[in-house]
Amino acid sequence: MKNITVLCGGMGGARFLQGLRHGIASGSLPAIDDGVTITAITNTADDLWMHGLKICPDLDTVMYTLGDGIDPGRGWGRREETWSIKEELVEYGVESTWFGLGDRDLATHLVRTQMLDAGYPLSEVTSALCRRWQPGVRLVPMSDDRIETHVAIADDEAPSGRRVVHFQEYWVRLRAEVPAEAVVVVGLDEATPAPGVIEAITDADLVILPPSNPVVSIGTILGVPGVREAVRGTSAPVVGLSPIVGGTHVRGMAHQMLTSIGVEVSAGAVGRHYGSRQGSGTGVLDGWLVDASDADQVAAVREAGIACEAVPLMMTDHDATAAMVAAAIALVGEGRSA
Ligand code: FO1
Repeated sequence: MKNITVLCGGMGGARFLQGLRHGIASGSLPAIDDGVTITAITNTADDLWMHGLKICPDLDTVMYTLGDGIDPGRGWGRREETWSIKEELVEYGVESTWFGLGDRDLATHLVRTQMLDAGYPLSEVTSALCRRWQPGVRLVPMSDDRIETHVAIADDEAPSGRRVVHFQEYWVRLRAEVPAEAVVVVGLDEATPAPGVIEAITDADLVILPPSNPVVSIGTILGVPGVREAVRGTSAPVVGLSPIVGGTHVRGMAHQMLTSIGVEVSAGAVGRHYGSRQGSGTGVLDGWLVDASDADQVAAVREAGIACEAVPLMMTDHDATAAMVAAAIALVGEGRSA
């Protein structure tokens, strides 16, 4: 297996990639060649402009995590961070003070914004930043176009009874504590996949959907025009791992996001939401792993035309994650399907 493509969001995707890389290095994934190319097609719909700077939380979380620059406690932003600029902005009363931009992290946003202003597409900016961080995977944004997830929430002062906030305000300022009445991904339908995205899917020997958010991370990647069709059409097996364990998300806000699109918050329901690649629908999966605690949902997933097994799915350490990868490969087989 020489080319593995992973569609991923931020923290869950980064942790999964760490385990995948560890499994290959430690020899516990013999089906994967040492010289394998891992392409991480990463969600950019969490991105936002703030203080005139382009911030890419999921790309940065993967880049910092795999480049060992991440703050291990928070799971986002830089280790050994300081907050002088944020404190100064608070003194000036400049919004948005609810979003934590550290001094080291701001350097990334300054370099990125400078390069974007010079006309470089986001994919080339990301490659340039990775020359410093050496993440050990090919980090590719899902699109070079501007795409932003916004969330509609109840607001009884608004004439419509609702207002829309940027995803980061919903997640960071509101802590996802109010129901998401609708999720709108601005710019998605007009976007095009970044260079290399379609090829990474069609030329893969294995495509993995890790336990990232199925709505606002993997859902948005699949929503970029052409991507879902490429996943449905690739000769590589496509396997997913449930982000829902025991009826709720492990971290993040998958529970709220799934509820907002009317999908039951269960491992089986998410697998069926992604759908089977068999037949003429829009499904993308050949196989789906659920956690051992959700073994009672395996039969229903199989009935939906998706191979399914129940295995431990908590990424408690890199070996546990590597074992999940081994189970995913065992489930859908190796290399190109007929
Ligand atoms: N998450 C928080 O909970 N609080 C923050 O203040 C915050 C700031 C932040 C800054 C840069 C960045 O790359 C990520 C940041 N995050 C923060 C995490 C971010 O909301 C998540 O990584 C994803 O966007 C959600 O999946």
